[in-house]
Amino acid sequence: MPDLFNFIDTVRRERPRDVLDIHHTVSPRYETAAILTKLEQSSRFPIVVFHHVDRSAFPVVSNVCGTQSRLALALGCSIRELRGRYAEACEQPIQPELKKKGPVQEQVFIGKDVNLKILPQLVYHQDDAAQPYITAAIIVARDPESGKANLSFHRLMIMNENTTAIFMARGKHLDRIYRRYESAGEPMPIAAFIGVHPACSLGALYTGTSDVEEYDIAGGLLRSPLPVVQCVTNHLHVPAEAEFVLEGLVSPGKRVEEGPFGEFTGYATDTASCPVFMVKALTYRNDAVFQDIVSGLTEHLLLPILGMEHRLLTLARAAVPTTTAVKVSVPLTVFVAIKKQDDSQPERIMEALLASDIYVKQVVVVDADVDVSDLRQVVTAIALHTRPDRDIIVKRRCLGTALDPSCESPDGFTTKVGIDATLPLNGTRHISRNRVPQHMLDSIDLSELLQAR
Ligand SMILES: Cc1cc2nc3c(=O)[nH]c(=O)nc-3n(C[C@H](O)[C@H](O)[C@H](O)COP(=O)(O)O)c2cc1C
Ligand SMILES: [Mn+2]
Repeated sequence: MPDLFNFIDTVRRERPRDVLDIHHTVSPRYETAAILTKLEQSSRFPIVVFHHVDRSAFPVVSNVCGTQSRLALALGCSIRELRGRYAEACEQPIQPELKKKGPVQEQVFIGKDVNLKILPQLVYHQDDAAQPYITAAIIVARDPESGKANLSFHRLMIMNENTTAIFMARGKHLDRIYRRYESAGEPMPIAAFIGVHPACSLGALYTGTSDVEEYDIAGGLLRSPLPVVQCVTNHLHVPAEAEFVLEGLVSPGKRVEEGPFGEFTGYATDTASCPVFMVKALTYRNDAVFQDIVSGLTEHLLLPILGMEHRLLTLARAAVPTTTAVKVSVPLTVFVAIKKQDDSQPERIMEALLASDIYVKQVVVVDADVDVSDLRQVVTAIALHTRPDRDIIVKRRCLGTALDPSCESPDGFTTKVGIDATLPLNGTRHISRNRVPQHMLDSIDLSELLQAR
């Protein structure tokens, strides 16, 4: 069954060292975040199960999707095959299967019985708001015009027993859906589910057009329909085997102060006014575990990359069919490698990608012989191939993200940049890279040389 618990069990079985169980009681205020941060600082990325978290009956599991090799294990493929599997899921999406009941509704609390304070009250960074956050919630909502369901992750700041703030980045699908409800004066029904198999998380992070339902991408990634059940207080569907579900409404016209909160950029956002999620029902499994993602650590950067790179590669290939690779390894930055056929191609890619996403602020285009997953090679190409007066385009007043500390307006408008780090096709200088002759390299047996020591 494609649920979180089974996935952790698989990891325990196949990679026992990839799960770290912590049995002593830890504090939800900074201590879970500190343990994950300290592990990461020593280049360790296990799933961490905190069996006892102070003031909550629920265990916390963090870093489930913290390495590419675990994502590959979750999808039953190798790391090299991950991108291909994502592309396959987008080409062959599979609709979810509606079940009559599911474990996520084993425990049901409605109305005044809802109490979000029973959940682990996790606080992460010293400059964050004093209130706890839920970081691994996937929100489902229905577009009132198209009727399509949308999934996306949104941080929830717990305000009291039955209210959270919800941060919805401008221009993304949930924000657009909310604006439609709000302009009609209607509340937006949503459900937030927490604790799912990695395929469901990766599917939720599909970043394409809104006519595609992310549930179908999750099914494509699983290669089988995701079982869903109907919420107990509205018509939305949630994964039958999620750990927790919060059902409720996002009120029109209502805002609260939210943040600061340390984000994936590695910086805290400012306090901003955010819509309010009124929770009408809380359901969970018997023996539920609470999934957590420590904001800003590797897991947070890794999770959205497959979906983003798939979309960006598709767009780059539409602009320049000889695009060979796309890499997002640094926040807000995309590296693209092309087999250039004419010198106008890099700019065509920059225009297409800079306009495509609020999280694309810099696009660097390199020649196909530069390895875009090697930061040093890319930065070297910028240093040695780019003539800044000729090869850089600057685009003002683009919709970016207010999570970018250089962005001065709270609406997220910023300046974006494209850097052409390809060599000119008919340059006047002869440029060649250092290469020791291959036949000489081939003739050398290193093991023999080293043995002779
Ligand atoms: C752990 C995590 C937390 C996220 N938190 C938020 C958030 O608080 N607000 C937001 O707008 N996007 C957040 N995102 C990004 C969106 O989920 C992502 O952009 C999504 O693909 C948007 O979906 P859409 O294409 O349907 O609009 C988060 C992503 C991850 C992986
Ligand atoms: Mn969407």
